Amino acid sequence: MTTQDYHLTLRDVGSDRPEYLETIFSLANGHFGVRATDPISGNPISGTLINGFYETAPITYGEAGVGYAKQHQTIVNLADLRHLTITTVNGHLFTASKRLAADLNLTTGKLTEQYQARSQQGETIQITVDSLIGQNRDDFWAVRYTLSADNYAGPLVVSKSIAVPAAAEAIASADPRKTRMAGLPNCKTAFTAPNLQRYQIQTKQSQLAVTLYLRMNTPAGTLLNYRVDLSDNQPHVLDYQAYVGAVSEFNTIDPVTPALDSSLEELADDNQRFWQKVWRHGEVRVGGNPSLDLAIHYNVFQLNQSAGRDGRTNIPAKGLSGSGYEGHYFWDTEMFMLPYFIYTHPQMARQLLQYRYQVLPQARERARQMGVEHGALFAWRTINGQEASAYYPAGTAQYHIDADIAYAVGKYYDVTGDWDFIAQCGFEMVLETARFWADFGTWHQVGDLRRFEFLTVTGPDEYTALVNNNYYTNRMAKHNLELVVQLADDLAKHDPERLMDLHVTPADLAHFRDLAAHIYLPYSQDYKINAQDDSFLSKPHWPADRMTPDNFPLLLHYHPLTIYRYQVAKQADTMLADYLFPDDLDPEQLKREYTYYEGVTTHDSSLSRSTFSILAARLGDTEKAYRYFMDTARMDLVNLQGNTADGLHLANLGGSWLALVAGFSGFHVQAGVVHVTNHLPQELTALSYRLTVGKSVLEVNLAADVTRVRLISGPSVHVSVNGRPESLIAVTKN
Ligand code: IFM
Repeated sequence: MTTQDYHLTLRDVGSDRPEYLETIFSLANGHFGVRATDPISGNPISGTLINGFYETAPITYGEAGVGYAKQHQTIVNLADLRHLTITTVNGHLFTASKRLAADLNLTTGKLTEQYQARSQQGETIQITVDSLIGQNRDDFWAVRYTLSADNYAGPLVVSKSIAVPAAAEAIASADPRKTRMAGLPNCKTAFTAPNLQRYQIQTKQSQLAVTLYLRMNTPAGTLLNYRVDLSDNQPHVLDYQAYVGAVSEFNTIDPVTPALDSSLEELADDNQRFWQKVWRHGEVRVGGNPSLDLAIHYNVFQLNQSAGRDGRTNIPAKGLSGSGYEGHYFWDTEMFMLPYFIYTHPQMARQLLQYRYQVLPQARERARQMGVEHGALFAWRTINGQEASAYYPAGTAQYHIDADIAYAVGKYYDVTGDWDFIAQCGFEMVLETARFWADFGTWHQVGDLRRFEFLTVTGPDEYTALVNNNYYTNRMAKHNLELVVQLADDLAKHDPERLMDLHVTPADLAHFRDLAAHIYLPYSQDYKINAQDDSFLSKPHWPADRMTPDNFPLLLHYHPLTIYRYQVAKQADTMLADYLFPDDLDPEQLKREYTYYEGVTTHDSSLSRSTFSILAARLGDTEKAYRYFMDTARMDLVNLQGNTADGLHLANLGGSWLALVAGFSGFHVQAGVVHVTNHLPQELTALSYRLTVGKSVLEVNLAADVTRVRLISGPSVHVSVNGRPESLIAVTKN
């Protein structure tokens, strides 16, 4: 594999709407994100988003109930760092601008844009904006504006300050995917030197604080009223750097002014080192379709930009590219994005799981609020660990998040062998979630059978709510209960005291084992498929006359109760369980299930298509797998869901990596053996990628008649290629 430059430009994207482009060209580093807002006209409602910096407000219910989530948590839209105020010496203000070009270099993380700015009097100038967000130094952002004459070639006055967000009107929308408007924070600004501005922000309710600095780095430059003369017809360069401090408790102010004197070039070099490492560990290439190859690079790039890296933050559903879903973290991380990090950046995966460990106390408290005496229930959507879903049927009732987190812990351990994490944090999370299931479930005697069941739950499919025995939930809970027993066995050997500290007895483990063995998994004898839940298959199908495109997504056109009456799924549900547990069913049953559930799934959720792509590949229908994959890989770049302006669909970005790796190459690790199966669709001439299993770096190469796994570094690994037992060999370096 050779390193190659990947660039995303305006030609590669599906819309020229400014808010859409702001999302697509957003820069982030896990700590904060800067949307690519127009530097002249700006955008009053979005600029800078800091991961985990949120405001709270009471949730107002017409009819509240016990245990309902109490507080909204909304990521705060902060000062726009990109804004520049330019006037002619006669006081003519440049108020509008047009984006003529944009180029995002995925190998360096540098964004270069070209604008033509216009004053109200019709004078125009050209502005090139180069910007970078620090990756190794995650508190830095740097920008260079290069001003050139256009129809105006005279003196200009330029001012730049971290602008206090305008009191934008509340976002009143019937679209539940959009953000709410958080209350405006208290802001204090001071110019501590002519080229340095300090900006302190404190939220009023959540009591969080953050300090920003802006510095002009152009020699002898001043932030306010800096004179530039374009009459020499030469380009004029203005350099600035911003510092975005860590989120802290109220009233803590960063005591020292940060050094903000790196040049844009120094930051670019530093960033290049970061991105080289990302690509070295996780390069993925597809042959035969350059725009698809670019799309997958873009997706991986944005995944890396969005993930919190400090163990205190996670990945918002929209990353840091937009404030949709209020900056909340969902199961999206564990089930769709974490696999990429586990296999390519295990340290980052650990930090993401660490975040969940950090909010375990809130999860314990939530279980009690939900009337469950033991264990922990993680919030369906949250920033601070408390439940923030105001609509419990599609929120808190998605209890499966507990088993999703446990599954992710198990996967992380399987792939990395990081025992230290399991002993310190991972086991406790799996234990507390298992304890939750044990208390939450109900025994049901049916003839001679004793079934352990989970009632009144919502599975991944949000168009079907509050049902009994959702197959996915039950299957995942079973895994959770089996996993705790397996990990406890390991802990008993390595660290028995930890088991005692956590009050785990042999009787508890026997109980978990018994429950797991008796969990009921609904199956339809009529259709010979796993049933999504006890009632799904007996409901009427969604009416044919409501199938026209203007009825979708259903959630924007129908009351939830209307949708719940029908057999219609928003996203992969039972299918997701089938993907995760391939040994549960034979190919014939999988085929029947696929055909059935595909027929009732709208894919109104962006989390759906990647699973259908993976399973189509497993079934050998590579043409269908490719079609689903195309929608997945290019979802935001073609604005498929129509709402990329609110932010990227991060789970889908992770899903596109999964569709390539787990789908087209059937990659999975089972009992220490790496399995690869070639399901490459004929539209692609090649697929290659790198990932790490344990301490071994592997490279997988596929073409129509090639399936090869190479060991790049680290100890030997057992592999199975295309299911041939003879290929179960130790791979050696070549
Ligand atoms: O977590 C998802 C859910 O599965 C579907 N609705 C959107 C959420 C956030 O992406």
